[in-house]
Amino acid sequence: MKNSSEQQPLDPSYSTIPGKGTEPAGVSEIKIKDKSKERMGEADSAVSQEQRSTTSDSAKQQDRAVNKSSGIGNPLTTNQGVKINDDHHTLKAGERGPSLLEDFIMREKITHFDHERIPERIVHARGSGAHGVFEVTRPIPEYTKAKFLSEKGKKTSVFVRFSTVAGERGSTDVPRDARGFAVKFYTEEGNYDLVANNMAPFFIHDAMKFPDLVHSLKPEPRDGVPQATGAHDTFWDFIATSPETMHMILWLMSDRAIPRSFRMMEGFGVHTFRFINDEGKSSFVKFHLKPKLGLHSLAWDEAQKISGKDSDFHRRDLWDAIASGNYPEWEFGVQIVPEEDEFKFDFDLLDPTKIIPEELVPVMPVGKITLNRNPDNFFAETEQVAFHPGHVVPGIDFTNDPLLQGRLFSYTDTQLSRLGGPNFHEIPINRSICPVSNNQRDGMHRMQIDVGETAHSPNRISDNQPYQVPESEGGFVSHRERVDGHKIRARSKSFLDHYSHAILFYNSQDEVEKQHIKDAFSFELGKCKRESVKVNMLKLINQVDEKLANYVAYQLGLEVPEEKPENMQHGPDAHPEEYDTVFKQPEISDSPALSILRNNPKDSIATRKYALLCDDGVDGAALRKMKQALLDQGAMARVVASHQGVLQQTGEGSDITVSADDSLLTTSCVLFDGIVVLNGSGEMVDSMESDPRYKEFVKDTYKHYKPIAVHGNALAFVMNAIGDDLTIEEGIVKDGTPGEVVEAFKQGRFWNR
Ligand code: HDE
Repeated sequence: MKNSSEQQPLDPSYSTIPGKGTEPAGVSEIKIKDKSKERMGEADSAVSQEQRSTTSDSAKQQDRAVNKSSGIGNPLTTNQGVKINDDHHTLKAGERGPSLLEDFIMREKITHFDHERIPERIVHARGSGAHGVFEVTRPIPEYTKAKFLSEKGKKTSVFVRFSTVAGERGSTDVPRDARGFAVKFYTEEGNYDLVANNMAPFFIHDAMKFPDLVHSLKPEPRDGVPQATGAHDTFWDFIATSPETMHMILWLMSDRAIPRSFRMMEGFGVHTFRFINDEGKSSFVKFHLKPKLGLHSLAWDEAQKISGKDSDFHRRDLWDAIASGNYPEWEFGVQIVPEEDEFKFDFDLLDPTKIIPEELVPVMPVGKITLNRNPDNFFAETEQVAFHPGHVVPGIDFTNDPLLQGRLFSYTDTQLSRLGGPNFHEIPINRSICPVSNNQRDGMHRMQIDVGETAHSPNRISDNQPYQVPESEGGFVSHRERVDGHKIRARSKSFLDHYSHAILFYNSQDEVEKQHIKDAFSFELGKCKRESVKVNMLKLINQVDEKLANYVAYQLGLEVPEEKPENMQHGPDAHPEEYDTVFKQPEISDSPALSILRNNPKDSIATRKYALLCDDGVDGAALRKMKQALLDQGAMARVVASHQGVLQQTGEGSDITVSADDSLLTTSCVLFDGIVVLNGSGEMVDSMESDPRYKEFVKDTYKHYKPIAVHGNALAFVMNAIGDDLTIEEGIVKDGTPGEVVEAFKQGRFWNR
């Protein structure tokens, strides 16, 4: 090895990293075709509709190839294909003269530029996506006739978009927030979208309240602050007057709201859906995605600092992992409830603020999702992808969950303004891999050239084509659920228990996690200005746990009020008893599956990122050995020093160059999972001690509960930086062998410090 940085699997810069994940599939295929056919439409003939509808993990990749163009080897042209001689200078009347209106080249370029942005998503605006594949591990034809779930080993292309909810498109990746986890399955029977979140319950019962929830969460109307956070008056005012939100609020105050990586969080379909099998039998189903790397979170102080140091933290992490071949994986699982058991539980399956505890109905793994390809173009794919819970295939159907029912309206509606018209299904990332034909016509940006004489049905002119499909041949038929009732604006009484699942969630956390929830409430409410908002929240928190309420009250300098929370969830003519909260204890007292720390795997450091902290004078041989040990475990390791580039070294083998990948200016300890402080010359330690940035690097790593390995004469500096207490042991590895360091790093965080 000539240079330690040559071993580095990742380049921190955002440029393309050589690796399997970045292989621009399709570009090479396009290159060998006639160049004149590269433009969209003409290239279509190269990949026939039949070829595109093959169901394999590459089906969507073939489909996308039709639209790809790298521009490499092509002449520069206008959008009309006219070759351009100079696109650096506007056409002018003389070198110092006025610009000429006739300059169609300049006008076209600027006009296109003027319209490059589209409206951002009203929620989930900030997102990152990747392509991948779903593979069935346990077929479930007994529950669903959906073909993509029918055979062991069957593969289906997917596109996944992760997102935050509240922030605008350019906001930080790491606010305290729920995360979207939307999966588009390009199945042979059409697209199926699982538009999930990383939290299992939702805030509200009824879609009608979603605009209120989101208005309260977004920056306040007068001043447009704060960005990407609920830590302000309007949000907590809404929550305090809506007790149904308490279960979700507990999740939001937990560490699930600050995931370490998209790759380390769960996904939940939230609503209860239906599976329908070949005999037409329905079962209820909840969807789960469980990350192979386990669940991991950040510390709150760390998350806030990351927002400043690298607000693309999650986007970069996902990209780098895929680019370096560390493909993230999730187990796709289902909880099945037979239709006969609909009323077996103490809560209503249609209530989206409740979960089915895994201890009552275990999650059955049915497949796995692997993300193995970064998008070729952020706008074309991640920005233009349009998900919709109503994109289902035969075998999957809806329930009457009133939140889900409202979502079924909202998602198409929002795309009309976001993507500019009704033809967004033709955008390559949204296009299904099976043929689409119907009598829908025209509209903005129509790509398909509909040939033939008819666009109506029934018709004799075209022999009634396209034809309706019998259920037995795959035509979608809605589940024949019997429905009978009065027209009424009301809430089901079975939804009025607002606290039992919040209590279950809180009681299932370990002590460290409970402390984080206490601190999160204290932070969020501490940011509110109005005392009335905080007092109302204390009343609500008190319904979940008295000690929690007392702790938060103390932090806010308030008392927990005696009165019960307000109930404002009804119209003026409702009888209050129709909305009275029902107080219940949870059906089970403990659900370990709800805790992160009680499920934290401690068996690997693969894909985690470590800093090797040193400076000129470092023991080069020790550095190389440690770095190699970390790389051998699949981790990422970067040398951090006071400057980038070649470092002077001491010790054996100093003719082999050692370089710093990052300087203390270009990185921060919050971007790493742990650090190794290396042995070196006396001068090296002196220079580290005299530079406060080194001290802060070590101190914050310690403060954020992350492991620190320290060697040789750097020990005194490290112990001094973390508190001048040489007895501190928790997560500090002193003069450990590379093997011992790796073992300590496997622990992840040392939350008990
Ligand atoms: Fe969404 N939601 N939502 N939502 N949602 C959108 O659709 C909406 C809800 C979720 O990466 C929007 O295309 C309503 C629950 C994700 O593109 C919009 C209600 C869950 C994403 C919309 C909900 C979600 C969205 C904005 C209450 C978890 C991002 C842009 C009835 C299961 C998808 C868009 C992506 C996006 C409406 C509630 C998840 C406005 C009305 C519950 C992951 O249509």
